[in-house]
Amino acid sequence: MTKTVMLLNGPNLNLLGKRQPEIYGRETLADVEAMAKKAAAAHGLALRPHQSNAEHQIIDWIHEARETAQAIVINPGAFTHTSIAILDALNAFEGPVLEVHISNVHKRESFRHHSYVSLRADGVIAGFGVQGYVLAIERMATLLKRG
Ligand code: CA2
Repeated sequence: MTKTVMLLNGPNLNLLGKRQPEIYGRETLADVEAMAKKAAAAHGLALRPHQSNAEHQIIDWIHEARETAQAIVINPGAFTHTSIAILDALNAFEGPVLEVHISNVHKRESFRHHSYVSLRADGVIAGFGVQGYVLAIERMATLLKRG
């Protein structure tokens, strides 16, 4: 059976490539999703991408992943630093979870240094630009082969 990775992007990441290219790069969200799909396909994985600006929608997709996906790659955007509810949803998901940040959050404001999601994530990538999504998919392929 083909394993599915759910790719979740949180608030404002729909603006990728449209504003602040000095922080987030020039690629659009559609470009990122296409890159991640290609990386997944190269490892025989399916990728199901979603983006929302709403916390409840992200939580609902994590619940859906419990039945329909084997792994989650998530950039929770600013919810990273605020959302115990997303942490709780991820704690109810059994497969591997990788957290991605396009920017190096540790080089930025101190409020970005803490991540609730990192309490659950099996790995964290930050500061690799949008290439971080591809690296996360590659790591996920390794984790899914092991499991
Ligand atoms: O570096 C990351 O990927 C972040 O998760 C991005 C979040 C930020 O709140 C986190 O601290 C770090 C913000 C996403 C905003 O995305 C935009 C993209 C283009 C233009 C404007 C915003």
